Amino acid sequence: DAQALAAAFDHNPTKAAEYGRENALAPPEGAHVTPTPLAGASTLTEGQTSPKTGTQAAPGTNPTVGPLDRVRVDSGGQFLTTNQGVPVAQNQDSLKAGLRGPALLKDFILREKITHFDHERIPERIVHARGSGAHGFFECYRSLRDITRAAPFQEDGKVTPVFVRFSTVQGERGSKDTARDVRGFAVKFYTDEGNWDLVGNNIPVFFIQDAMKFPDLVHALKPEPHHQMPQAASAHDTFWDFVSLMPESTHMLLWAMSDRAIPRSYRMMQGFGVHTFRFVNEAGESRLVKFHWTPRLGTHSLQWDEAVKISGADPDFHRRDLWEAIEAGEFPEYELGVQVFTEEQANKFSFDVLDSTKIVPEELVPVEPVGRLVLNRNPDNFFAETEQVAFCTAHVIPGIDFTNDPLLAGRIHSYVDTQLTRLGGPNFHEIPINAPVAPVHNNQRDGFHRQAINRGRVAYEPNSLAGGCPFQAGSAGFVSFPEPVRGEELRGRPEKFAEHYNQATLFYESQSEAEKAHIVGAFRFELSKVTVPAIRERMVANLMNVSRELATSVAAGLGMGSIEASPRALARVPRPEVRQSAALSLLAHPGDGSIRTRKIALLVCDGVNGESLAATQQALFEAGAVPRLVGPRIGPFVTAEGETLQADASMENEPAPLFDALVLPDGERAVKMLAVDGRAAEFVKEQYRHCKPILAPGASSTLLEGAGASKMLEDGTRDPGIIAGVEDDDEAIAAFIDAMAQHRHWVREKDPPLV
Ligand code: HDE
Repeated sequence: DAQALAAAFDHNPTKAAEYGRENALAPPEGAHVTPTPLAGASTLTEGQTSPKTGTQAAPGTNPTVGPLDRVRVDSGGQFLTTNQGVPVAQNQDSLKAGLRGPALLKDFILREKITHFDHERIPERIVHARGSGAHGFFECYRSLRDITRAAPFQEDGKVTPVFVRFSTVQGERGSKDTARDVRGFAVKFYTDEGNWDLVGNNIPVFFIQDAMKFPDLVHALKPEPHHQMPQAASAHDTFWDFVSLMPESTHMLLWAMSDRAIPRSYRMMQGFGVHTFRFVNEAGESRLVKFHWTPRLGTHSLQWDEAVKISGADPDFHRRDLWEAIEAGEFPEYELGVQVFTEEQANKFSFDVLDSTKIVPEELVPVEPVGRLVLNRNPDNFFAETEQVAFCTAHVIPGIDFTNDPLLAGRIHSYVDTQLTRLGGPNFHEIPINAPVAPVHNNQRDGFHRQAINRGRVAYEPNSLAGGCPFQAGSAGFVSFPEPVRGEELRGRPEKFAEHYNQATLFYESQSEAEKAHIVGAFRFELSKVTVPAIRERMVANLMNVSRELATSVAAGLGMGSIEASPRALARVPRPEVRQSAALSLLAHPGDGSIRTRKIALLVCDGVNGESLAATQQALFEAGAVPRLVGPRIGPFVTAEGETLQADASMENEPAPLFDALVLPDGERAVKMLAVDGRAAEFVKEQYRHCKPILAPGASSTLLEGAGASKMLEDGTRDPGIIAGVEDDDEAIAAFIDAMAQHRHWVREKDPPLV
């Protein structure tokens, strides 16, 4: 045991290990203790339950529920008290000397209440201020022991609890969800060997290559400092001024101007670790790795006009969507994939894997699926969990290590540092949502808001008074990968970092026609908000190096003449290995083909054909979708058959952009009434314009015509997203569900729009 071991090394049992390379890598026997699990402290594996939770993760339950229970508060059936637990007799009036007399200073109840209120706010995150979180678990498909000793990957089917936070980057805490922006995808794994945070984004590359430029980037992106506008938008001078002067941003800009930046849902976007990380196995061998999350529901996006309108109709669109799906038991699920490769392979690539503005194309290294992430529980309290969760790229565990990506290096510093201000001191790791499931033992002490009550008089190492405890874990602990390092101190970048356009071109050329058109539209919109012509011109000149077609289309949309390509940093451009990569298009990830959780508006009013409505509603329910009856107002309506039905939404309180698809009502009288309601025409128009499926049974096709929504495409073929004039109800509904499974029907889209 520890005491006996300490006695055997009566001075300093760990000291010897500090000398010599060999000892540093593998401390000699006896210089460390292999931790023997305490009674009941088993690891969280498929066969074993967590000591903290006593439960196994399974959909619908959550392994982090247990440890947090000690701090959960439920006030049902309780007296109101002060923070000192004193019951409060009356909570309406302050204490006064006479009913019209002065309030008394000794009113400790009022003072405590107001003082606490005065300090309720903490600083928001400098970036990623707006976010939404959820609990869940990660399940490893099979053991990856041969390539990493990271705890979550040790056994087939191993389950690790997680907390995930999705976010936008540029807006403030109360800003809209559907801004054109990168989305954060941060995962905290509460592993047996400590917390591992994979703090990623929904875009696999970044704007800059070196952490030195991050404050500049963020200052340029955020609302301009003199008047604090615009909120949650990159469409302004300072952002485009900066990125147009930083050609390394170009690849990321292509992604940010694509539909990736306006996802339909957090549940329908990918996530990426961005940097190249390391896997390290038990034998100390390392391979390089890139992390990918891919949603089970497929990758789907909004249309820009739709995103703009949603931000007015429901600024909480993504937050609500995530919350409601989890409450409904429709647990969001993502598959984790890894690209694993060696340094030797990486050295041959035409780009540098330490450059975060580059991807590793899947054609060079395929993505292997290794596990799934399931989000199965909403937080109980937004502030305590989602706001106080502190992610950090420095939170790695044995088996995961860094590479020399210079962007990553800055992040390893930044995330802990920022919490010191945001969460008010060095003990934020003790806040329940941040506390690891693995036990914490060290000699760090005190500081603001310390929770742990460390026992004994020893808070130093080496010691003999505590038997040398806590011991170094030696090779059982985190051992940094001993990458040989040699070089001169200098400020600079490797040669390959200077190639800025090849992968931007690869991205553009890998998009579908509709996606390309959206990229052109986004550049046009953003640059049209730039007031300084020289900035616009510089940006288009950079785009000339990506694609002439893209650049000239953007220029045309801005009323600009021809532009020369900007000079390249490299005289000889390396030949890219891959010129097209299917995986880069959103269409590559259609999901499981179901319409689960899609929101569908069923327009209703008096005189609606109840039978057809009920059949449609039933079929949509059965397909797992969310049909809502939307009326001219909420409340009861009488069907053509004389039955009463209840509309739970109105065209005013839930306008068209909030729905994925539309069902128009059959029934002569209903159609007549809606035909003279401008809101119904607008509803149809917007659904049509946003390329959504529309089911128009029986008489309702006149509503389509009234809104200028044609069943036919310009080339004379039928619009596959409009189901109208189909006699057989079942056939029509089946066709509608099919059309919805394809999400949006971009073939309908025209620029400028037809309606
Ligand atoms: Fe972050 N980033 N970042 N970032 N980042 C923060 O940490 C930073 C970068 C990302 O839901 C901050 O706790 C630097 C890349 C996410 O709480 C801060 C650099 C990627 C989140 C910070 C980067 C990210 C953050 C602000 C360049 C994708 C939200 C509050 C060197 C791989 C996490 C906080 C959450 C948050 C610094 C670049 C993702 C200031 C210095 C690249 C998802 O520490």
